[in-house]
Amino acid sequence: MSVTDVTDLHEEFDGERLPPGQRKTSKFPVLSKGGTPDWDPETWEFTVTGAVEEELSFSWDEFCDLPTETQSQDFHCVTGWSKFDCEFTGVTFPALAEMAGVHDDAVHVMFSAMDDYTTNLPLDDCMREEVLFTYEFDGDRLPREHGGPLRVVTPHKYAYKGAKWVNRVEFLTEPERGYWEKRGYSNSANPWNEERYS
Ligand SMILES: Nc1nc2c(c(=O)[nH]1)N[C@H]1C(S)=C(S)[C@@H](COP(=O)(O)O)O[C@H]1N2
Ligand SMILES: [Mo]
Repeated sequence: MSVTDVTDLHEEFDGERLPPGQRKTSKFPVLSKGGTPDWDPETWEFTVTGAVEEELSFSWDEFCDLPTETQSQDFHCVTGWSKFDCEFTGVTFPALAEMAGVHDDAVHVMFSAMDDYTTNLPLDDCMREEVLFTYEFDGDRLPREHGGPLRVVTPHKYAYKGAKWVNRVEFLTEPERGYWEKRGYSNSANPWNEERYS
């Protein structure tokens, strides 16, 4: 299996691998606004909606049939810890966007999750190979407390931009704010500029 190493993406942001104010940990702490939601592989559904040519809907088996890639990524939490070399396998955001056919007037994206969490990003920040819908971590099923069955990872942003338990992606023609973005966390969340709060 080939692993694409994207742990050098800090160079694009003119920063060190460890962003300012972060400390490296080998643990993988869990941060959730509430409990871990239950899910049933028989009824689980993932949808792509909004400003697209064709709205998409996937069952768990259908999603697992999509082509995947495996990447080595760093993970930066806004509360101050970073975990290096996380191996995530999943479907890239651009691949999914290509399947749906994004309208020209789409500028923004809202991710929604099974625990009613939401988070938003400009479309440009999503159309990157390292934005993955991932269901495997370090060669195993993604642990449920870390977002299994399916979560988003955003190694170019603080990790609250990556929705755990993601079940919907909506393409928007105007920006909107998600759960933490409405509650004082930075809308832009660039770790190398320490964009933690708004
Ligand atoms: N659905 C959902 N996604 C979420 C959250 C959440 O509460 N619900 N918390 C976010 C925050 S604040 C962080 S730091 C990361 C933590 O991911 P981890 O628990 O795998 O470390 O998930 C993000 N995604
Ligand atoms: Mo967080």
